[in-house]
Amino acid sequence: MDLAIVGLPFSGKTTVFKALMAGHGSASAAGRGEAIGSVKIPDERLQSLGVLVAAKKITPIEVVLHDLPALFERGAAPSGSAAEALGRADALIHVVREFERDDVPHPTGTIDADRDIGAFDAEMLLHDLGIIDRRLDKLDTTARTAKTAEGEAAQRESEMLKRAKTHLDAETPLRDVITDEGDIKALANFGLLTLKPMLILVNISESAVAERDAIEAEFRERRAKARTSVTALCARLEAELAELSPEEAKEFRDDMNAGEGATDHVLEAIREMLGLVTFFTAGDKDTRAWTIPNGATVLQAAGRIHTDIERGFIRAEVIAWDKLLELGSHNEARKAGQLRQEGRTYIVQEGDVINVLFNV
Ligand SMILES: Nc1nc2c(ncn2[C@@H]2O[C@H](COP(=O)(O)OP(=O)(O)O)[C@@H](O)[C@H]2O)c(=O)[nH]1
Ligand SMILES: [Mg+2]
Repeated sequence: MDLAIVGLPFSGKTTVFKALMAGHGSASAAGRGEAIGSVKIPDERLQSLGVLVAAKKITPIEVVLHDLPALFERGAAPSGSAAEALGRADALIHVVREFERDDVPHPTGTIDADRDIGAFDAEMLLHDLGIIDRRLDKLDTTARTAKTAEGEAAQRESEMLKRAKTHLDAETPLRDVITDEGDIKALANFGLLTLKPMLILVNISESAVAERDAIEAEFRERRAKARTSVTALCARLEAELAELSPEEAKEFRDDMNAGEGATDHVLEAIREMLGLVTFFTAGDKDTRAWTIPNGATVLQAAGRIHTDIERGFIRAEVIAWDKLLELGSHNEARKAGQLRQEGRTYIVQEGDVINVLFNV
């Protein structure tokens, strides 16, 4: 999973990157103002399962974050590795400035998060329109000059793109209107930014951390949609506290009424935004969290673990993670008749612990 951190200059993108990376990940510079880092998504369910089976190793889900240089400056299209990372990203984290700070000038002079979200959304819309127009031009030529089959395919693609263009012309981001999995797949390779799921991250002031939940709720009410999530964080505070010892950090948090787990909360929001289902394998060598698309079968889950396991699939033993914790072990669960035997078409549920029996 690749996520690109985007937003206006000085909204706090790099600070968010640092805050999320602290304690959870490792970063590397990718040059030209771009940084890449991989972050482990904390998951208490996974930790408890690891303890239960005395796992030697616990492997959480990881996502890759891209901190990109300023985009769309003076209307310029993204280029080079930033453009590539942006096009490939599975989702966007849109950082928006809500923090007050005199020594960091706002590009437009005042703090207005809603205006900024709109402004950056408009840039992304224009970017997508550019992609679609260029592609339509090409398809037009193909449709006129190619053989029938190819011409018909070009015609179909062209109709799909024209539908997308209608939405963009009406200033509607594609993520809000294109929700059919098939349509999303068909458009996936064009690198359309407004089609990607987006997490709006409201970057709040140090002085507002005590009201974090309320600010988040307020933005969520106005901004959250099916594929747009919302969260709030004081990025600078979190980035700075992450450099202190846990004791010192706790003292600061108490003083500021800051509460704990703000970055974990953002990482949770990322997981939600991706719309993925998490399942677990509880091995004593490695207890691990995995993700699959919502609605995927246990056979697909087996394929996530290993293609051999998918190929040799016999059946799967499945139990909900909390049921397993309650019963204490797979053996106890089996005795209690709670370890379900599922065939290949079973739809994996959030939090399932899965043991695939296979034969290769
Ligand atoms: N007070 C305050 N300053 C912040 C916060 N987040 C970022 N900044 C400051 O804003 C400036 C721009 O942040 P940066 O992360 O470099 O923004 P970018 O251009 O979006 O990458 C830096 O001086 C940060 O220290 C915040 O939550 N509170
Ligand atoms: Mg930056």
